[in-house]
Amino acid sequence: MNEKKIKSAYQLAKEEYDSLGVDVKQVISKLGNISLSLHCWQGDDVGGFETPDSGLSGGGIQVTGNYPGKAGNVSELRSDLEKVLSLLPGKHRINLHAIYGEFGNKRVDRDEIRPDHFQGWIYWARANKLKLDFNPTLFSHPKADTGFTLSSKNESVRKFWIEHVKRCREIGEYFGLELDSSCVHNIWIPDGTKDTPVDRYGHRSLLKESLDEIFEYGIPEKYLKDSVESKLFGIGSESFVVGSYDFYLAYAAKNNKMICLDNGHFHPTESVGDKISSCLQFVNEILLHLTRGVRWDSDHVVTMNDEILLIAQEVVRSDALSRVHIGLDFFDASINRVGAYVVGARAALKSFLYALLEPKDILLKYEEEGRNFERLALLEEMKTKPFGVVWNYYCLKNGVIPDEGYICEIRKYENEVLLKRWK
Ligand code: RNT
Ligand code: ZN
Repeated sequence: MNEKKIKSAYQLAKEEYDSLGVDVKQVISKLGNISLSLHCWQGDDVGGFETPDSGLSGGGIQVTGNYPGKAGNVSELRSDLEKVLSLLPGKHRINLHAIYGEFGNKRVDRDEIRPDHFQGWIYWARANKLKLDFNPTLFSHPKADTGFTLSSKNESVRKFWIEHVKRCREIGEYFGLELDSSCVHNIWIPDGTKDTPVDRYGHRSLLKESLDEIFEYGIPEKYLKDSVESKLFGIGSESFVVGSYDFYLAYAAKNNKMICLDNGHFHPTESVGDKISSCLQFVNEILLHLTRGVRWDSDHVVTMNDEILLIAQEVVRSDALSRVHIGLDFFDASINRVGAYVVGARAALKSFLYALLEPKDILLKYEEEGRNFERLALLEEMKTKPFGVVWNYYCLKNGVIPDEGYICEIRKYENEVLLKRWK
């Protein structure tokens, strides 16, 4: 749709929402304040740059597909991320894993990484007006091969990983300081077993001990915010996951940490949307890992499905946008990776726009008066309101290609850049 058409359609859409008491201008300004934390690992299939041939291994997560064009080094990844960001309205953040440092040609082990290995990312972030988030990497490493890291009964292995996470928090603190924005530092560990263990208690108590030691070093919240991410099962940890939801929710609530809710990490009929208003009664802030679970996989590209919509609605309905950090977490190597990012990130933003356009006052009134048919009917009618027109207008306002126009743009990037990488 061209600019003129979008603008005139927008006027009509605005009137329609106005008549339901929705202030579209205010919605657009609220949407503009939402920053997604864009995970760097979709760009190279969670490989990282520790060695020229490093790749994802172990850790209970898996990337499938071999679509050409994957980023093979840090500058390719940055160029891909710049392309992605040029197709997203709004200002966003980049979420790095520890294996994405610039280590030169040396082998720098996980317990040796330092802030200067990430200095290049800080320069790049500054040049692109971006903020950075961070994650320790406790997988794709020989010391994670037994399936235990922070909860390992091998004391030297456990100490190794504690040292790694401590260093990662210092790197995150440095990001926060240098970029003037608190870095979200999220701990996810792959620990667990394929078959039924007999000592769940022992491993969970070791994990608690490790976390306590890691968090002993206090970092001001203006530089770093810690979160812990739970999981239900992974490949090779089908029967037991040390860092379960109960474990981490209790840990976060008790120790004033954030809980990270990855919507691929729960039973299929559980809904993360429903958890938000509970967690927020007991933890100050939440980190989301938006994803799409499909059967055994928890990491498909985000789409605007009911699950993501409910999450967005619950954040907005709880008036908690300032308490919820919105990270993305998916990796698909079977399609154009830049395209995967853009589809997933735009779907997440659209879901928040949809939620913001809800006629909250009328719905709440219906609900409190027990007029539940009216509530159901209006919620249903909202699905066919011209929300896509508001989205297009928002893109236009941000100088970003509206609707499906970005498909051609990504195809062009594929031909001009990505396919030339294929050796
Ligand atoms: C794995 C977790 C975790 C990872 C990243 C790469 O199941 O979701 O967040 O995806 O750390
Ligand atoms: Zn996750």
